[in-house]
Amino acid sequence: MVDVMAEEGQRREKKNAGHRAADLVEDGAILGLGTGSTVEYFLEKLGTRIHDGLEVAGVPTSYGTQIRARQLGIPLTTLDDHPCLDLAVDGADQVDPVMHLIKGRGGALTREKCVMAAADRVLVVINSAKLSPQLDVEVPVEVIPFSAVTAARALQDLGGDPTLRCGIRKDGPVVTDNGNLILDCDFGTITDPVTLEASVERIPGVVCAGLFTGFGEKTRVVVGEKSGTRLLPL
Ligand code: A5P
Repeated sequence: MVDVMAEEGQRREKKNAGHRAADLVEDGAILGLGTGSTVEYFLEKLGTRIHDGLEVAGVPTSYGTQIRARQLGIPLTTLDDHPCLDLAVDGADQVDPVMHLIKGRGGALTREKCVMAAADRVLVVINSAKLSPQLDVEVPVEVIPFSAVTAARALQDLGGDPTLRCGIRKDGPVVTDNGNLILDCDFGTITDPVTLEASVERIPGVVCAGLFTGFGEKTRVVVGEKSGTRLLPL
């Protein structure tokens, strides 16, 4: 049964995190614009600040974010025009104490990883339940359709249990903004995320693993709470 109170609490935390991140954006910044419901709150507040005079431009990580940013009057650019970004703001599905992330529930993981790699600094916006002592939620893996079956076998060989992601309002598999498929892979508790990310991304046909272990040093996490936010590391 859906716990309405819990859902409302989670929404409030996401809103607090997204709005705080928008408050931290500096005038003139070239931004990476992540994807997801927490980023949606970030975009909303960023749009208000732009309306009030803030000058920024952003590289969207998905068609969804591109459409929403346009609706909100957020100027857009591309990685071709701005290969170095000042700040990427994005959500996550889980965050461990050293800022390793699992990302990709919204299917935008590949562009999200490209944008994070291009950014000087990263702000991850999450609700408090996503902080975890270890990573243990499913890892999305984007694969080219040609290799989906062989990549699934290789993920099993790495100890994973992959499932082809299928649509809710569409029959058949979800197709990403890049024309690929997603295997959601359960690895149980991940003891060595760095090695696992590298091993998954070595599988032929894998485009991107939803494990993000390389950005910890430039990452700060905005944790939304019921009545405010916390910035990590402190
Ligand atoms: C998009 O592909 C994802 O990486 C999201 O950023 C992540 O799933 C967090 O989404 P929510 O903010 O909607 O929970």
